[in-house]
Amino acid sequence: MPPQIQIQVADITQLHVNAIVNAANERLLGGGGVDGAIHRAAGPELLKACRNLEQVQPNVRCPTGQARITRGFNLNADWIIHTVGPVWSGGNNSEPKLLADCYQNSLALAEQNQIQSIAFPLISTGVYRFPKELAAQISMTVIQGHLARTTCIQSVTICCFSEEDTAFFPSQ
Ligand code: AR6
Repeated sequence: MPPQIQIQVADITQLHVNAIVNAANERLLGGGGVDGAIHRAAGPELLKACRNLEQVQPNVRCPTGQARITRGFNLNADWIIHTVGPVWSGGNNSEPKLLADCYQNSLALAEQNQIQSIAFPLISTGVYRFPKELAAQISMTVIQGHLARTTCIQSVTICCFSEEDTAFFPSQ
């Protein structure tokens, strides 16, 4: 049996997992929403670590759909995997594919770093306005596909920020 996906209601900054995923923007220097909460909880060393990541274009440290990793600093989590979800603009600009890439690339980076437990927020579903039902389907499909062939990851949590958001996932 592959590992199961846990659906949990929590503030992701408080979770005891090897890695949490951040829904960041391409600059990777913090922002609002879950990104702001993670920077506040991890402390100022996180911003320094992000500044040290290579800019692949001016002001772009992580293009949309890709992922980067830093330490977790003051968090319970050892690692933060920063990914950049697409801004929803109707669905015809590769938004579903780019969101799937976020999950896939974050899981690949987790494997490369021998991470055994990882928690995701609902990437792109806040300020970036991605419809939650479709986002939930994409996240489950990619994570389940990955868990069927994982060598390292033993636990994946989808961290909902409100009870209502759990309705978009199959009940456990
Ligand atoms: N724990 C878990 N989930 C959270 C938390 C938290 N502490 N806080 C918010 N959420 P958003 P995006 C949920 O807007 O849509 C930032 O400014 C929230 O309810 O944080 O990918 C970045 O810098 C929602 O379901 O991220 C980017 O500029 C989900 O996290 C931009 O926002 C994502 O909401 C990224 O937008």
